[in-house]
Amino acid sequence: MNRIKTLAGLAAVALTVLQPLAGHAQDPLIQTKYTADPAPMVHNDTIFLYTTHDEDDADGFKMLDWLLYTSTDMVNWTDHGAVASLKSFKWAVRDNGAWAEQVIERNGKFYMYCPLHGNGIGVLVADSPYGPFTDPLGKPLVWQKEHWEDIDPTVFIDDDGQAYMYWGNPNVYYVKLNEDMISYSGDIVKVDPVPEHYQEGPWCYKRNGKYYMAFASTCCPEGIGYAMSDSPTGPWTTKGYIMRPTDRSRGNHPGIIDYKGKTYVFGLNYDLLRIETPDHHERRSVSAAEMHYNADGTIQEVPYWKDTRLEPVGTFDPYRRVQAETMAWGYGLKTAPKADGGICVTNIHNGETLRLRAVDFGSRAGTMTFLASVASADGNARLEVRLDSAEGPLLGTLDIQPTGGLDTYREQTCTLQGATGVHDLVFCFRGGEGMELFNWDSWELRK
Ligand code: FUB
Repeated sequence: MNRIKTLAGLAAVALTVLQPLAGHAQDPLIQTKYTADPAPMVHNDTIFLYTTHDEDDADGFKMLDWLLYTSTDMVNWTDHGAVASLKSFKWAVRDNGAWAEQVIERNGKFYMYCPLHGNGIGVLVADSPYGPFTDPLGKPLVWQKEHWEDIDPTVFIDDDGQAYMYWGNPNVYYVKLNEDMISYSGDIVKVDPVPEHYQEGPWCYKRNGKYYMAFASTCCPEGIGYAMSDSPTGPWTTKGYIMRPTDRSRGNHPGIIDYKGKTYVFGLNYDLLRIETPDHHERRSVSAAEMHYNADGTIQEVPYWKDTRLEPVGTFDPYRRVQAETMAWGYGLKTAPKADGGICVTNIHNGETLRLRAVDFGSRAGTMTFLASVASADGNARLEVRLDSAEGPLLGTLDIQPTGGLDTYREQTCTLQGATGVHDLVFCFRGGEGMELFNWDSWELRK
């Protein structure tokens, strides 16, 4: 049992306060793991959110792999587990240091640029954004010097097809990547001067003919600053903050995308850890907020994550097979690889909930069938299906039957009262106090 879980009871009061907030601020985006260094990428109609991963028992940085989450509405996120790790690089000499990555697509291939702290920047390639990612070089793409200099790569492709990789702390470097995206031409160039208040974590992109470099600024706490330029090679003019530093957090690290007509800035905070303890550990969590530009291309300041409200940019279709590890809020739950592949929701205990936002039940009233693929050692658990909140209307209850163990999945069904319109859907878990109730793979509604 992990530390988050053992302290969950103690945090009950905090949870009572946070649960209602979760439907609004949704800070952080992911609650089942500690995630950091968001690198969002839009591919087709989906956001692929790659993150680093702070281990549950991390004190300082303890980071072994890179995670992937996807969403089509910005509020419900599906966990795809680790898509790469330090083990993806045979040349990695350390057993820690899977730091801030970024993935970019070119010509149907997906390139993941990964700093191995103190060991250079490597690149992995995949035919799909879900991976598998493999190392085509067998050596670092860039490796200048100890210790912080070669971290936090960001890659962007200009309209003329030239790709650039920028990185570094406390300096910013860049190189021109070749079209193969796994080699570069020319020298590594040091950006001079470095944007004011620059710390690390550059995120470069182009919009309306202007070049942007967002970055973790000031320390510590870190905010998110940004600079603009008329050229990808600078000079860069510091413009100010996207998010001001605040004592409510410590580190930060930007990722910016346009999606469904809106712009979002992603970053990180310690708000999940704060539910557990006021003590500092490097156990961070990714958040996001809508961001707006002024007419001249400058960026309006975004308030601290908790003070923003993330609205869904789409509704969620429940009439299909849904992976249970898709959620807007699931504090206290964990996700883990299943023995036969895929991911499941684990560590389900009495009183916990899993929420999806903006679920579209359609306009036709009438009963529905709820199907859930679950694994349970001894049954003795119930899954209540409710609307809007843990106290909201009860659509029905699935009495979980034993399946032969927590690795043996069986489909179980119950009838639900019909629901219409768009609501939050809240699954409430009931069963023996302190017991691990069941593992959950997927579910589906049928009319
Ligand atoms: O997450 C490890 C390091 O902390 C990142 O590479 C930096 O940007 C900072 O977030």
